[in-house]
Amino acid sequence: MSQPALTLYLAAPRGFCAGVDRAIKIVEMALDKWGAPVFVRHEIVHNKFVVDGLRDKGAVFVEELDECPDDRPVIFSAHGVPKSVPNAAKAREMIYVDATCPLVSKVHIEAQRHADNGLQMIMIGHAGHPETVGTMGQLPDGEVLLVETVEDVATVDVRDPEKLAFVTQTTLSVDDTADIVAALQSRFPSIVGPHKEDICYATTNRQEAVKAMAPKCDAMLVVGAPNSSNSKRLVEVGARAGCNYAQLVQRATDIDWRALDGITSMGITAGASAPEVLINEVIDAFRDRYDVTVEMVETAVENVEFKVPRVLREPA
Ligand code: 10D
Ligand code: SF4
Repeated sequence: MSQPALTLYLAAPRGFCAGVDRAIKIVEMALDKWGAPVFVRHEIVHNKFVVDGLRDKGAVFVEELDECPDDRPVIFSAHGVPKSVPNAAKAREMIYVDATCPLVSKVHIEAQRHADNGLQMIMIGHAGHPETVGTMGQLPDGEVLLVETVEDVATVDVRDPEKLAFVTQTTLSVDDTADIVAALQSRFPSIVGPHKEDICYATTNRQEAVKAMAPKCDAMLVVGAPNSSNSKRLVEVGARAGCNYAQLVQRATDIDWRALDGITSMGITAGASAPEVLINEVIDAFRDRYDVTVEMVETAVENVEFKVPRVLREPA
């Protein structure tokens, strides 16, 4: 029996960004250098497949530094950590490697610089997300005010409306953040923003590709984890850009085939922490059921690469 025809649009860029690539390499190189176990504070990136693979090689994932012994190396996840974490590791004379993405570290430095210039910081981000906790934790407790929505802007209680600056999480919705920034600028006209956007190139590019792809698709899947902020934003962007069915899937087994009944076009993308092997697994699942024609929707070409820290480039 012949299979139904399906045009499968593939967003580009999709999947791994330079910060994720670097963070995973850091864990692998640390295992090569120091042997197992190497401890990792928080999921190195928000992907179960990646974490399980590294665990199989000898990485031990914990949520807090207290759970690590003094005499084994520890790696901090790509999302960044509050200043108290490396300080505690130093006090315990631990070997630690910081896998914070350089683009997150850039935001940390920015927050510190504004505070040094006497400005009170506002962070646009999601409460409790490790990146938000890490960025807010660059300054003493209570110094950074969190704003999650346009509505929050109306109630945020600042020290001096003339002495304010803002930073953002790197993985937010570009459009929602523009609205929040506009509300901040309207209430606090002298608020200082980042030199260049804090939302990173990878987040921006993946959202742009989804915007171009979504209107062509009867349905769209984003390969990514439920705790991955940037992946969840891609689902929202897809739905808003006109795709009636946009869903997050971790793997091919998560696909709800009944919901896809009758489609003739499908869009696929992946969050910055989703490996290409899982994207291929999802594409193969469609090939098993449909006569698939793949079309790329490419809106940018990426060539960003970040070096791993020197300690891992030096011989043991
Ligand atoms: O939740 P998220 O989007 O911040 O993190 P994920 O690990 O899914 O992707 C990589 C992004 C990082 C490390 C934050 F910049
Ligand atoms: Fe870095 Fe952006 Fe990737 Fe986050 S999503 S790890 S900020 S490149």
